[in-house]
Amino acid sequence: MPDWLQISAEAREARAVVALESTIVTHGMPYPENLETARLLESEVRAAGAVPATVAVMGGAVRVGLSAAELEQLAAASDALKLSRADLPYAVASGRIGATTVAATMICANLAAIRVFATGGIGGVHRGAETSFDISADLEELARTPVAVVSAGAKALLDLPKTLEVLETRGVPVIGYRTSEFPAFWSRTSGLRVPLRMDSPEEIARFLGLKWAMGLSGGALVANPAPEGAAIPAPEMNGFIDRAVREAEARGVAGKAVTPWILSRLVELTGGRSLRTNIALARSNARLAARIALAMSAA
Ligand code: PSU
Ligand code: MN
Repeated sequence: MPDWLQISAEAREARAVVALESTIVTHGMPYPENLETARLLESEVRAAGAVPATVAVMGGAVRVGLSAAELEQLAAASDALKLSRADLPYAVASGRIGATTVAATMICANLAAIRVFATGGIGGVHRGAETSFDISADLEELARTPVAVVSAGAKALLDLPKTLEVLETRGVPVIGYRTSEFPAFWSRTSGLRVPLRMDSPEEIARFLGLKWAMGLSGGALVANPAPEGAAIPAPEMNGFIDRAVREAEARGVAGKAVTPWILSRLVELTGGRSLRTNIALARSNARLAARIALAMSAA
């Protein structure tokens, strides 16, 4: 292994491994809920019988699988870089702490031959992208890198119809897990149909095995609706989202700062409810990802 890549011993040895991202920890949630969530995601994966590997850049290396102390250090870091494909090597070279987004986590998972990864929601086409050109590098990565991303869809602060269009154009399979509708992160419904529907982890594992056996490069997006008890109905959530998006625009929040700013504003506007939903859906995604990884290892 090169000295810039460190994979935990258990992740190297296990049959079923689930990668977990770290931007949700450093830029997606406040401290200390972020640390608690990072730990909960790892225990969900373990409880389902797989091994978790949280991905980050620390000490000049891509780290796949962190110790408990490292997870704490990451969650408490106030100066972590938010890394995507463009800047992943910069964090390694500079020795700074870097949190990996969906795009960067996919790249690192692939380096470690991990095929399944769980997050909250992917980035996508931002509202107003026709003028801002703000389209998350997550979409391009899904088209390129052979890792299945288990999510609650794309974050509903985005333009979801355009996000689905880009995924279709780039040949990324979008799979609704036990739903025919594309979930909207905090809400189970979006009014948009999901292109593919599958109802078991085994079905998803078989689909992925076939896709890659056929030489179809790139990843897949599994969209798992937020748990019933924790989801916020779309009509209720949309008002908060519209307001937060407008405020971000008025303040000139741009680039990498947009998603973290809106997420934290939504926690304020919903009195903490959106954070509880985010934690619940991420846990549910970690569980499903573990079941898919196990089904893939059994095939
Ligand atoms: N899921 C969450 N919270 C988050 C993210 C995902 O529940 O904060 C992060 C992911 O790392 C994703 C990123 O890649 O938000 C999207 O950022 P952008 O829109 O700047 O590409
Ligand atoms: Mn962006």
